[in-house]
Amino acid sequence: MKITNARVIVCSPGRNFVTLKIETDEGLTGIGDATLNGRELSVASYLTDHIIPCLIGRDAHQIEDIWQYLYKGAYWRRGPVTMTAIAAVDTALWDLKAKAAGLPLYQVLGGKSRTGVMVYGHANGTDIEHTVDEVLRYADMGYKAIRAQSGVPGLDKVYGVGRGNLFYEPADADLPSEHDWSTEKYLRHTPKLFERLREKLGFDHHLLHDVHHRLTPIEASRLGKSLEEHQLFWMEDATPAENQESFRLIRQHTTTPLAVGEIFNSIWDCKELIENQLIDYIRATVVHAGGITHLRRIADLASMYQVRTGCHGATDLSPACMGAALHFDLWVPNFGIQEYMRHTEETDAVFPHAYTFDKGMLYPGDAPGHGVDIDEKLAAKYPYKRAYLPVNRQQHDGTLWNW
Ligand code: EZ4
Ligand code: CO
Repeated sequence: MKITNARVIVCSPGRNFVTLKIETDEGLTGIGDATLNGRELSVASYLTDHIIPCLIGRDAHQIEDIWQYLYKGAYWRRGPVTMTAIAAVDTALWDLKAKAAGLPLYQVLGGKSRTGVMVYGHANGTDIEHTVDEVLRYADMGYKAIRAQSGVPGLDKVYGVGRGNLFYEPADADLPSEHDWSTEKYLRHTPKLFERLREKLGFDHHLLHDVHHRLTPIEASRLGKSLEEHQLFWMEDATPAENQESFRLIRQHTTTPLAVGEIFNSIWDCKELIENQLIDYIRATVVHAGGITHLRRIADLASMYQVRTGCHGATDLSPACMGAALHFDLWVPNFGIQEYMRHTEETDAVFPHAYTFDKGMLYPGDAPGHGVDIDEKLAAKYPYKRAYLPVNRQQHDGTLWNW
């Protein structure tokens, strides 16, 4: 099965997505997500200008060799742009291999390890009572696991708090918008949110929370400790993870489970975190961590240390990533949970997909491949629109902080 052509499709049905489509001499096509929020066109160029010319004529079945060729062959290794571009190729090739076999992707990976994929949804509100209502609404919709984020009194804009229902889009402006931050205000507020949530919801649902890189290790330790009685499924991105050693301090102080890794792009970003058992869940995902080929390597390393997967699944990852991730999740032995933010109707229409939601679980479906396609005619109606993620500043003096 020779690769005859490959194309990059950039579209914006509600938000920007970059998609790679690979065509073969057997008439089969495969697609892969290449979306890197706020830096979309860099990946599009990396693919069009530097990768696609090297793909033409290659055997689409040689997934491992093509992965190594693109990784080692670039000389410049790793980094989000490179690894997202490689992921797009890898995802499209796995899609093709499974289609050529006439099997859903999970079968090619090794078959089902479970009946379905437990997901967590995003509930958020402007204050505690609003957030409680939203969490209860998610529980009514059948979710078994719910992430709760709330506005903080005295802060103008806070991560995770959206406008409207079921939809939170952080890339909210043509140039980066500015959020304000106060660690003290956030730390005073957050334990109260979870106290109230457990009061109203009980303990039959999993609750999760995303700190979104905003605390120092000792502050994160304090938060983790104060949340212990509320039994969170995890505390996510408690502190920035460039220095993997930072998590040791948090680990020494709290039994609240820790998750990190949505911005990781290779196994090297999580090697020490995993080998030293400093985390419980690794959040690396198909599109930003080198595709299924590389994510499988990360998951295998993690399994040796009882670290489970919890793949990133925000709306800036396209349905093509979600489809691939769900096949991966159904197979991977050390699965933990999958994040799931619903896409808009426009996005769902551009990416017809086989996966379905039922009672808090997602099912990838049994269509050959990863089960997600792109309607190119419809995609062409939504041209790229520049959009950035916000920046965050300390409220008291304007110091640029982690968003
Ligand atoms: O802010 O995907 O857990 N989910 C998240 C996301 C990220 C966005 C950034 O592009 O943290 O909402
Ligand atoms: Co997150």
